[in-house]
Amino acid sequence: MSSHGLDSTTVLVLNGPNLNLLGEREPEIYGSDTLADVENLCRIACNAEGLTLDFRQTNSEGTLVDWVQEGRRGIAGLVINAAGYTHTSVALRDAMSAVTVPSVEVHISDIHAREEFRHFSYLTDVTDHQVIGRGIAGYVEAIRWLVTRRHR
Ligand code: CA2
Repeated sequence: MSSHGLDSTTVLVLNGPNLNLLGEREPEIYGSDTLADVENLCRIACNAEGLTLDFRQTNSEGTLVDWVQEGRRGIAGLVINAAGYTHTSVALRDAMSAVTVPSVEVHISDIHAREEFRHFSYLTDVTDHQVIGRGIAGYVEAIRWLVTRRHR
C-alpha cells in the first residue's frame, strides 16, 4: 500500500527481511501462507474496525528504521515483525523507543522454542505487547490488541 497519508486511523504493519519469501520454504515453521495472505487477513481485521491498513515489507534495516520513524506518532498503532533484525538491531530498537503510538511485536514462530540466537529480542521491552508463535493469525491478534487498547 502507499507510503503516504498516514493518519489517526492507520494501522502500520511492518515486515522485515525475507518475509517476502513466506510460503516458499520452511512451511513446518512458518506455514504455507504467503505474505499477501497475511496482508489480506490484516486488511479484513482493520476494515472491520474502520481502520486503514498500511502493510509493508523490506529487506533493508535502514528502510525499517525510516518506516518506524514515519509511524512514530499520529497513527492508530504499529505492528512489527522485524524478522532477523529482531535479534541483531540496536538501530531498530532505538527507532522503536521513539514510538509514541501503541506498538506490538509479532513473530509467526515461537522464537523461544527455536535456536538459542532467536531467544533474545531487542524489541520486546520497547513494544507495548508481543504476540509470539501464533502463526500468521498472530498479526490479526496484534491488530485486535491495538483496537482494545484504542477503546480504553
Ligand atoms: O517467526 C517469525 O516471525 C520470525 O520473525 C521470522 C524470521 C526469523 O528470523 C525470526 O527469528 C522469527 C524469519 C523470516 C523469514 O522467513 C522465511 C520464510 C520462508 C522462507 C524463508 C524465510
